[in-house]
Amino acid sequence: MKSNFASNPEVVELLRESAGLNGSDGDERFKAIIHQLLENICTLIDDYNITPEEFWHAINYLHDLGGSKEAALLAAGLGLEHYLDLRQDAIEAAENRETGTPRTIEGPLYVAGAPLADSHDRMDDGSDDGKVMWLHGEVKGTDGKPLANAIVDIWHANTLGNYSFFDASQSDYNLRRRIRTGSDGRYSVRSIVPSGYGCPPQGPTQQLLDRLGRHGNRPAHIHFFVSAPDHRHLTSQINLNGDEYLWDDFAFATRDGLVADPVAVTDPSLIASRGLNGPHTEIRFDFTLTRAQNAQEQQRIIRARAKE
Ligand code: MBD
Ligand code: FE
Repeated sequence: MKSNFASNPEVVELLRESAGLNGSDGDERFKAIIHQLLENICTLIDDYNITPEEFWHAINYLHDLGGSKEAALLAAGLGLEHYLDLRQDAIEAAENRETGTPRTIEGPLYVAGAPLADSHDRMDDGSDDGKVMWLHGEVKGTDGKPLANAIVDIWHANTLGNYSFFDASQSDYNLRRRIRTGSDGRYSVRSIVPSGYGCPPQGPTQQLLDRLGRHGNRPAHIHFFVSAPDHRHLTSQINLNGDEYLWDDFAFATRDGLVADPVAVTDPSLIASRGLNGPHTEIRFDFTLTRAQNAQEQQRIIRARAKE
């Protein structure tokens, strides 16, 4: 039964006091946010008649979530990270800003400081016998002209769906590289075709998803930060066509315009021109960056990241 205990005058005063609203110290906006959060929690307790046992279960869940460093994973799985993208898109549309390659979520597995190379590099350390992938494309402005000195920061999983650094069995920066474009705006990498990702089965994120009747899988995908002088930083990913989870991504990252087709290459002269010894998978993906309106837009969003 729904009660309305949270609107009882004693509770109203309690929440004002606990959010610091009765004092003049502290940050006004932060106090207002915490106050509304507390009101929402108290109303939720009323609306669902949440028991003390359930409340402490939830508190313990937060301990587990933080202890296993899965808060960012849960934010992705609950669609909140995608919500930020949808909201940013709407803000830009309302401002009639030019559009380029769509943004999509960063996810929790970026590591700063990957090796930087001009135009081309190999991303895999040779220890994973996955299919060879030749990933390449062009970085352009909205006028279609190539952008020189763009940095394409690429990261992806191995054939087990694991990312180096978070998976201690991989070498440092395996499957993580930054490529700087030349005057042709082009980047290319040799790597291995990644597999999809699944949430740690025993972790708190998957535990919560289980209770929602949801899976915790992502399609095979490749992450990118793309930046260039005077252009807006882009956080995006491509998701690989043909994957069973392509449009059933637990993190809601797949978007129109971000699906890439893996193509089988068998032409001997093309194989030889790439210095490869046999058939491989080619993925081509071009990026269009929009102009930055201020210096801040050229930077990625500030948030805690590994090695930063
Ligand atoms: C990933 O690889 C990922 O990209 C996201 C968004 C969440 C979990 C794992
Ligand atoms: Fe990922």
